[in-house]
Amino acid sequence: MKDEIRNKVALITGATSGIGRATALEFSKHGINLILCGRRQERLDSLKATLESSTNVHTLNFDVRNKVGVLEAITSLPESFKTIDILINNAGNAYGKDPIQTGNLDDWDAMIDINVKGLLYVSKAITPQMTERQSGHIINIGSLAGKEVYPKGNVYCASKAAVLSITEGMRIDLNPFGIKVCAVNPGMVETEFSEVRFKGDANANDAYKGYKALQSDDIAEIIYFAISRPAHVNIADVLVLPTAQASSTIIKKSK
Ligand code: NDP
Ligand code: 8X3
Repeated sequence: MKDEIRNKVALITGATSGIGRATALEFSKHGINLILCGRRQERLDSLKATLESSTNVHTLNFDVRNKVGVLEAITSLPESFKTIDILINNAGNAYGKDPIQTGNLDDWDAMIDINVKGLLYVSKAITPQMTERQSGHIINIGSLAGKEVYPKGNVYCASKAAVLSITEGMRIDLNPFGIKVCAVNPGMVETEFSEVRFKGDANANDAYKGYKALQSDDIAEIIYFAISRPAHVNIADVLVLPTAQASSTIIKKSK
């Protein structure tokens, strides 16, 4: 298996932080060539510098909301990175945590545009080469929030429920082409997610206090496990929670 994985090309969206960054680090250990995507070029440059001694790295700076920009970025790839074997649709965030009646329209737009439409634009730019080659592996990062709605989660939960439906739709439509499609759905992972959601609020990271949240590495290892199974095995759907978390709203915290 190791030799099959080595030298494959993986494109990871949201590689500048959290789960995407950890996945890039994990993949680099196995010699997977990496296309690292995100909007913060300085972070892409610094991750590239860190990983370059282990594998080949190319960076792409684009906003997943910009459908023309997405297509141009993928089209611009140099020959050695053009054939994408593994797509990790990870870019995404929550914006705000408000009841539906006072929700912020810009937050709603951001979540639908990034988590749902962005994932679709990136997939649309890459899937045709996979169907043509009749091979490929797509991993969409969903969430526990896509399986279970929680108070004030409304639009974020809807965006992740959409990721689940899109994943299932992809698996059906891409079945004739032998393409693997998987959703990895984490519970609470300690990343910059809460800082973004609560817009830099000083208490944003309280979400991870009083228990041991999942770490980005935990998810990256699961993603690597999924992509390193034999050709006949597709890990289709994974729900992974911190041991302290039983559901979106039930978390055992120390006093
Ligand atoms: P982070 O905030 O740490 O990382 C989010 C990543 O998404 C960044 O690299 C960011 O890059 C990228 N991103 C955000 N918006 C855009 C955009 N418009 N265009 C391109 N890239 C974008 O959060 P996580 O690592 O936690 O989140 C990764 C995924 O995991 C998300 O889909 C999230 O919904 C999901 N998830 C997270 C959980 C958690 O508890 N943390 C639990 C379940 C799922 P940049 O800003 O440089 O563009
Ligand atoms: C991120 C986890 O519970 O904040 O998907 O929605 S949660």
